[in-house]
Amino acid sequence: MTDDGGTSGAPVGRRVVLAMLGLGVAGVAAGPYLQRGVEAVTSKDPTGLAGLLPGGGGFRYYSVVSSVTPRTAADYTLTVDGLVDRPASYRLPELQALPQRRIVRDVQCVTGWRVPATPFEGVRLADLLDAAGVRPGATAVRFSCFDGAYSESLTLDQARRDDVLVALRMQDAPVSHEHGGPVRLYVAPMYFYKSAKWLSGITVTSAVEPGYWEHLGYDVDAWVGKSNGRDDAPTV
Ligand SMILES: Nc1nc2c(c(=O)[nH]1)N[C@H]1C(S)=C(S)[C@@H](COP(=O)(O)O)O[C@H]1N2
Ligand SMILES: [Mo]
Repeated sequence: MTDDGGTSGAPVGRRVVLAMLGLGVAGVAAGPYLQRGVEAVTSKDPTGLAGLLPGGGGFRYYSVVSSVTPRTAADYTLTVDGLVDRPASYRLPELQALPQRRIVRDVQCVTGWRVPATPFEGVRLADLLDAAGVRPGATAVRFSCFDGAYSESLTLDQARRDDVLVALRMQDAPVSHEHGGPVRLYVAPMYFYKSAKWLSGITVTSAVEPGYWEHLGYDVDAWVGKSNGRDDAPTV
């Protein structure tokens, strides 16, 4: 009997795995609500089989909306505005032409999953803020997303850290649409919910404005290991 995936002979375990792989593929194609569902399955999955689902090495694909229209280099723009002297907008090649920084840390979602040693690469947010010329009185930065729903924010001090990137690459490849490409935020020292996907706007403001999940109870200062009451600091 060959293991050909036919109607007879395949062990039950294999059929279960194949069924779950099918679910995972559907989840990637159909969007986040299903992936949320997959994550719920994972946490209740005593066999660990759910860990075999496609998801890019342990990542879960999250979105608070059911679908996001992809943007490419042809139609992507990042605006920098608010309390700045020189509002700007960048096309993808312009971002790619700026100095890039690569950071490799663990990714930690506040719901418990962690992906070790994940490379991100992009422009320091600090460089974009310097280029725009932050005005006196500004204390914070708000991020908006072309999914039309998600938002995040950082204090200006947090935003100027060396480990906060406007990321163009993730896992040594361009940030995929599912992971929030072509450009997402990457806030290395904080829970991954701070790393806004599908980044479209950076607005310098006079006060921190709590983001999407923060309205629902997550900490605004989302330091891994210090906030939300759990998790060790990620290994560097
Ligand atoms: N625009 C947007 N950004 C987002 C989210 C989202 O739903 N929408 N989810 C956040 C959360 S809770 C996590 S854990 C990560 C997930 O990133 P991934 O889908 O690349 O794994 O994105 C963060 N950024
Ligand atoms: Mo998350």
